Amino acid sequence: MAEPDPAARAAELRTLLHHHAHRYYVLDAPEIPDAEYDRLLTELQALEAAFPELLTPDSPTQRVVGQVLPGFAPVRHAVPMLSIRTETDTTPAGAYKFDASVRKAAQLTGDVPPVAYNAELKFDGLAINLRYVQGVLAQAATRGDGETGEDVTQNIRTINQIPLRLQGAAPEVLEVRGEVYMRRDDFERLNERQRETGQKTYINPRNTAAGAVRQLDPAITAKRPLSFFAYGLGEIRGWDQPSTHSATLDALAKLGIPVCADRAVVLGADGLIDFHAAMGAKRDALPFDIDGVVYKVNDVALQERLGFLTHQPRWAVAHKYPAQEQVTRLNAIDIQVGRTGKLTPVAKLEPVFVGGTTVSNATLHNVFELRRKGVRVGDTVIVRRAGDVIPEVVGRVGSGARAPYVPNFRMPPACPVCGSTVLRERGGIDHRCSGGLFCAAQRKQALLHFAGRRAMDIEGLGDKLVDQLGDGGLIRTLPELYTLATDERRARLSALERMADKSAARLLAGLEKSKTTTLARFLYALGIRHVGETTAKDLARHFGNIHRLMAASVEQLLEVNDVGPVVAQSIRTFFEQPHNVEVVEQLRAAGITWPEHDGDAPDKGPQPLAGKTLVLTGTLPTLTRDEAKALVEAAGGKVAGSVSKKTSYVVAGDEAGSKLDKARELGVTVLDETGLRGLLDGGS
Ligand code: D41
Repeated sequence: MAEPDPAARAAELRTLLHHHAHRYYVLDAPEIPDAEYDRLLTELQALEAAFPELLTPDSPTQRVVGQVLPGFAPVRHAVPMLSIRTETDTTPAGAYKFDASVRKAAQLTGDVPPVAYNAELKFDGLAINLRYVQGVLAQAATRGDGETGEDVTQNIRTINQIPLRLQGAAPEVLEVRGEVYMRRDDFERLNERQRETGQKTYINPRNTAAGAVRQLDPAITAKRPLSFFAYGLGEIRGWDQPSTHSATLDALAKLGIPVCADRAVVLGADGLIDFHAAMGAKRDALPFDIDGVVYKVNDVALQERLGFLTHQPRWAVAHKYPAQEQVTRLNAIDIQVGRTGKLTPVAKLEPVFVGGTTVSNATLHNVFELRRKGVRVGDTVIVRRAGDVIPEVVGRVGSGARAPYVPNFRMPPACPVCGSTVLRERGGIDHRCSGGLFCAAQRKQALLHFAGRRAMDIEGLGDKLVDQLGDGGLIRTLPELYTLATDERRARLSALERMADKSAARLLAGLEKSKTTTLARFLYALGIRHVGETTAKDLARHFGNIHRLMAASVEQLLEVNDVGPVVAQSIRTFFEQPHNVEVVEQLRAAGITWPEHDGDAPDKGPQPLAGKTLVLTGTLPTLTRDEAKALVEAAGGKVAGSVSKKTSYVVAGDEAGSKLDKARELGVTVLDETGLRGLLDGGS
């Protein structure tokens, strides 16, 4: 192929960049990942450097990013908000380079001790300046071009984590700089809600947070769950800044400002590298996205000695991690069948390295979302993988050329696994296979669910074994699991080539042990739609034995605590299927037992928490989550997963997150572990 004409390529890049900048900054609807935009911009900058005659006044490279939008009043920053140099070399070399440049600039050569750095996380959100005057939040502004930002005070005031008044002594002026971001769980919940109501889903927490802060209507911002972490200072008057950055962050935390606990003072390049590696390993487990770590010279006096380049301090650098979004080709769309029969369109991708692993499958959620995103086989798409969230296709790249006609994706009328009819509830979003346990896909998932820790807790029955048992034709129904122990099957089980004798023995022991269980676990294990652990416990408590439950009418089911029409109908439908009744009988015949009673109000001991709903969040000093839950339930209370007006108490431990904020927002009583123990002992 001939070298492309530089002038033509520059013009093309300018057009592309203008288009994407508008999508990003004005419409809040980017079509390409940020990294892709940066690549295009870098390419144009390189072209303009090589051929200065190609530089035009309207080139996107000449624009200061983050222009003030009409609608927000401009705010001139008292102290400019600098940017931070980014080290894109994600290997340890990036840290060595930074340390070497600091030592050189400070003339620390030869036999001097290593430099002390504060290493912190690089939150992926929107930079904000909070101005506190006499301890009161007076103004909040975006960074803008660093000199002038936008006044977003009203919006920032809706963020519960940001104190409207500082705790303790109030300095005359204290500007706190930090990042507004959205937690991953909050983002997932928001998107789940959008999906359920058939609305447009958001691309990633960062864009959603940035978009929310720049909403012209604060009421909309208030509905978005935003969080904040401080990382620096702006103007200060009448406040003695501590002599190190780490102590400054501690001091901000004491004033009631959220500061992230994942930070450390480390020595020299080796310390930086260790921190980079440790946080890289922890990245997926963090409740929020980070795109790197930040190293800062800890000593403020040394920072001042090092000073600034034009817009960036010489004493700080951002050291990146692999991007969590990438572009790749959509090769095909498969259908996956889940435990409840839900059909999920799954993107088969050209393998791509994203968020630290190679991804070749990603969820497209459902057919409506797929259509809204307009993705088709052959498109170049954006994949996102963050934390332990399943990788997903968030959209397609560009609006440009594509095959003139590609038939739209359709859900198949028959289950691709078992051939049963595929149904969709009227007005519903999900397509489902109607095959139930006749469907091999649902069977495998059902087996895994049945064996799960919170269900029958069968040790030794994991993913691989279920696949082997299923594919080997050894197991077709749940009860057949237990006949594995009979002589003939036992022989076949050991004969399974890939299965070592040891794992066969472990499975058989696990099966035996699982036979003594509780009615609640058994009900949950059956995998009845809408019957989660809590409902299973309510049902077990209410009916006491399985026969009364199986015979219960919808009306009788509705008498159970928290069982509504959808759940009641689902239970009724389940037990109306003769094969489900048969499964229950066969499992009992296989020897599964549990204590039974005659329904509600058996001797349960004192029930000080009867009728109360509690939410647990964070880590308690002595109780695990499961232990706390068991104690609450034994006292007649319920444990819910999210805070609402109906919540009686929130029990908060260390690192409690958005649930605690929500409790405060709704005025729900918050207790610590001691408070919980008081309640359990009958106090109120
Ligand atoms: O977490 C971050 N995104 C972060 C951003 C951080 N942890 N530290 C930062 N430090 C600075 C300096 C060194 C200039 C005080 C920053 C940023 N700046 C920054 N973020 C966006 C523009 C500048």
